[in-house]
Amino acid sequence: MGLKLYHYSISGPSRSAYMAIKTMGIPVEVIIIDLMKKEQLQESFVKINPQHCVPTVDDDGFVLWESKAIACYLAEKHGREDLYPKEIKHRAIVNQRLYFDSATLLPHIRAINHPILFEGVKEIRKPLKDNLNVTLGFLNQFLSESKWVAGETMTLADIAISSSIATVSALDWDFSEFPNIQRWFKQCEAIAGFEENIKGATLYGQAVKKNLEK
Ligand SMILES: N[C@@H](CCC(=O)N[C@@H](CS)C(=O)NCC(=O)O)C(=O)O
Repeated sequence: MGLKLYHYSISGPSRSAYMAIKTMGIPVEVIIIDLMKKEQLQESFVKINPQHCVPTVDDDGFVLWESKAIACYLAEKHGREDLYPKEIKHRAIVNQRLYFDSATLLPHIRAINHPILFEGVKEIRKPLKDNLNVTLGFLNQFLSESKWVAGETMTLADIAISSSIATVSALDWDFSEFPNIQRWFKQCEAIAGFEENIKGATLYGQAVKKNLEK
């Protein structure tokens, strides 16, 4: 029994759940769901998660998916107020950054990568590149005000956003206009499981880059 994580390191959200679990030091059985082989559609997995996505956790029979919901649940369960503050305004800022990742940053990253991975597109289109750079500009601005994305200490928001930035970085993105992101991303190397984050993002980046016109 204990905690099981259904995981695939190419997935940014899955990497972020993995890092959250490692940061909290929770013993975990990691079960790889190979999305390239469509293992998420196996009957046994769909039974656990009808939405068939990673990350998914099974915590002694309690099944949960959505990377941020997983991280928040585990932080609450394990009393990790440092990662998910109880003070309501601090928590609100952490939540705002988590939603920023889900609703703004990740969709702009996906808008670039999905057509290249799945629709035969062979370039990073300029409007999509510009959109992502505008979003990175917002993140750079948040980071001009604090050491970490939601204050002076590391929280779940840093873990989530560092998985998205690892994906962007693996596309050899030009971060020269975003010095605060560069400084912060270097700090993120201290996050437990960050090596797995970089490994998975690199595989993702390679898959995208091999489809680009040389
Ligand atoms: N918002 C979700 C995203 C989960 C998601 O889209 N996972 C993708 C990989 S990045 C997946 O498992 N796709 C396979 C499928 O939906 O069949 C989260 O943060 O966990």
